[in-house]
Amino acid sequence: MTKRTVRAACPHDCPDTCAMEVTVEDGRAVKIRGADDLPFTNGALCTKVAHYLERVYSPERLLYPMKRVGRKGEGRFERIGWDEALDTIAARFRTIADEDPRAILPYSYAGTMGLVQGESLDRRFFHRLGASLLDRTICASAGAMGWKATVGASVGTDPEAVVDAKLILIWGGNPVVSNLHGWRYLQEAKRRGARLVCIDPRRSETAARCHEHLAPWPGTDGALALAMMQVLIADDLVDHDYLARHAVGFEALAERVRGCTPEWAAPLTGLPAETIRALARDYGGTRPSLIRLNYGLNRCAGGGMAVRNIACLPALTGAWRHPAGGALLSTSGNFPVAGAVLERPDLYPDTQRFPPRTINMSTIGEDLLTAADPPIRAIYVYNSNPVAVAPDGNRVREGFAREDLFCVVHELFRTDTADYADILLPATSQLEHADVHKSYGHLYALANRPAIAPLGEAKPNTEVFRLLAARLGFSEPALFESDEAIAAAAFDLRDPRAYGLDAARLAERGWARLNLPRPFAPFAEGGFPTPSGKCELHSSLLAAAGMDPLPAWHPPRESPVSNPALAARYPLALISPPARNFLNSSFANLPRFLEQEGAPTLEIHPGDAAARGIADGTPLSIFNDRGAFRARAVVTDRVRPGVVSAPSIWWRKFSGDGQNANAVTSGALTDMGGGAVFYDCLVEVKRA
Ligand SMILES: Nc1nc2c(c(=O)[nH]1)N[C@H]1C(S)=C(S)[C@@H](COP(=O)(O)OP(=O)(O)OC[C@H]3O[C@@H](n4cnc5c(=O)[nH]c(N)nc54)[C@H](O)[C@@H]3O)O[C@H]1N2
Ligand SMILES: Nc1nc2c(c(=O)[nH]1)N[C@H]1C(S)=C(S)[C@@H](COP(=O)(O)OP(=O)(O)OC[C@H]3O[C@@H](n4cnc5c(=O)[nH]c(N)nc54)[C@H](O)[C@@H]3O)O[C@H]1N2
Ligand SMILES: [Mo]
Repeated sequence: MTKRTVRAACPHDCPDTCAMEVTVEDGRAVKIRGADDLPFTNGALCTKVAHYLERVYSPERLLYPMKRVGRKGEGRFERIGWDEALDTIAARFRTIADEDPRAILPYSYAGTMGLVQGESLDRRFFHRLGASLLDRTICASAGAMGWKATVGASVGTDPEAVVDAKLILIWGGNPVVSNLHGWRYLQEAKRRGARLVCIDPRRSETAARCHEHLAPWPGTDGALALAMMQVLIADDLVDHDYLARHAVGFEALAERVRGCTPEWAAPLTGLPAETIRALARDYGGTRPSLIRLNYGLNRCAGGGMAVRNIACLPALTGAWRHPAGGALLSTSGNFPVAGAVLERPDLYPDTQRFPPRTINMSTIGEDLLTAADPPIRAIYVYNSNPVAVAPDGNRVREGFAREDLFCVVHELFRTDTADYADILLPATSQLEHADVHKSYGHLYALANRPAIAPLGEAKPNTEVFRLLAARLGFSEPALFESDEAIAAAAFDLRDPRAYGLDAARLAERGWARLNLPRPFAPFAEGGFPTPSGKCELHSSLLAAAGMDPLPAWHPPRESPVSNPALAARYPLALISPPARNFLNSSFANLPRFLEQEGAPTLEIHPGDAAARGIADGTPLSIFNDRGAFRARAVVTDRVRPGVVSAPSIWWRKFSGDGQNANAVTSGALTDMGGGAVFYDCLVEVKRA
């Protein structure tokens, strides 16, 4: 018997990016555990990935290429060989590309976060083909832009340094569920005496463990932050020295927020003015103070500006001075990823004849149905499950149901999207391919070594693009590079932060911390990566884009305050945050996790339930003009009156009615970054 241990990295879309150890016996993975030596992972995996081998060896894994034999969406397929699959795709792509390659659209998101399997050869191949470009907006683009406009890049407080904070605002995130390893450090701060305040319309698993919970109406965080600024300035709780040296636009900001009193924000947010004032004074009077934001608050029409407003707060109080203070949305901007080397946008062939065309992934239903010049004739889906996860789901399904659309899906499982494929290709899991990872929740880079051979005839994303490139007669060497070569070039090793990230060292040890000081207080002495080098309370980026350069109030599109006529018909605000046992729609097809989640549920406040004759367990229909889905009522004061919450993301085919929360979510976009507005969604609820 041969037995060995392989270093791996968790590929999933989660801030924690864990280091893993896989035990392999006679070519079969028999055990997986969190690595002890990477401090952030600390020997533990989450409830999902601890059972990763059930995913890898699931009897539901796709093991062979298949072609569709039933109607679109029916999910009837017949096994074919790789040659037939690749020849079919290449022939269709060639025919379409001869007329206009932009009629071909790649569609991917974060099924794997690996730089090799997620954003390298795929991009090179579609660039070379001249396909439409995809704007990957579905998760974080609004918040990322609001943050960038203020702070300059996705850089913030070192998540390991937070243990010394004395006040922590957990804002729009539920780390107990979606950032478990980060939560360990927040808990340690609590043990050392920090006060934790959670700002979330729902009393989440995290809110329940904090000292205080504030439940604003969804999409109103921007107003709350403006009112906090008003109090900080009116009460002179600002750090004038820090502002003078390291910020621009303080005078204009002070003028802008003069009228944004807690009394102004109270009816917008649904929070008492005194609560807002007390929060601001507490924040202005405690050092060090930390704000841990997450993307939950950027999924509303004003999501970009909300993040921007919050990002101004630590500059006002000078909280950035201390390593444990400041704010953190994402750490990803610390990693010197060699984007142009990985993606090779220069391979795009003919910008004269076919000026690049960009499609926003958050409007994919509308795009498939109405895009012109040219219409989308082929879509290639990998690392994503749009038929379950994209907003305005009925339009999405209608788009994928087009009989004239040539659809390729590369997947590990027969997802809701796979059911619409003409050609369905089997993908490898993380244990079967090589990769290299950055993180958006800590400061370590990780390597992933293949632990086992591909199951069945499964192939990694990269391998399929190499094979397709050859069939299309492309000859650029960049289209045929090995995974190991791509991994070795993933980070820009000339950047001082990349010291220690060379591929050999990474592979040997499995991980390396970025070459950043410890303690790491990124903006203690200013040095913001903005055009001015300062924290931009007045944003040059937004000014250049013709947008309001100052913090402002961008209300939700769908709320009783902003749209009373709509609210008269659909009075309840629906949010659909991550279910604990699912990872977006990943894991949501495997027996263990389906059993733990039970069935689709809708949390509703006792008052709202009583008014509709709803009891615990009542089967419900949740509906608006866009569609309807069913769920069982959970009557609970975890949600505030007027708000309902549907833990997500269920596969349509396992939800009981062929629908999920995205049947009702809106295809509108955020104020910045073209993001999706999943949590900006009015509905009504009745007994089914
Ligand atoms: N178990 C698990 N972990 C995950 C995921 C998963 O699906 N399951 N998803 C991963 C992904 S893709 C991401 S992007 C990350 C981060 O994912 P996030 O979307 O940040 O998810 P959460 O951290 O769960 O935070 C969402 C929280 O925001 C709250 N919320 C909703 N609307 C508002 C609002 O308007 N204002 C405020 N203040 N709060 C609001 C919700 O009630 C919820 O508790 O998590 C990742 N981790
Ligand atoms: N209603 C509602 N909708 C939401 C959200 C919400 O909170 N509420 N959250 C949104 C957010 S934050 C996000 S990030 C998106 C997530 O959207 P997606 O990134 O689409 O995430 P998943 O649903 O996990 O789908 C990823 C798919 O990739 C596949 N995959 C994994 N590894 C590989 C690989 O190596 N190769 C190939 N070819 N495939 C692979 C997996 O099997 C899985 O089916 O959903 C969004 N949708
Ligand atoms: Mo996400």
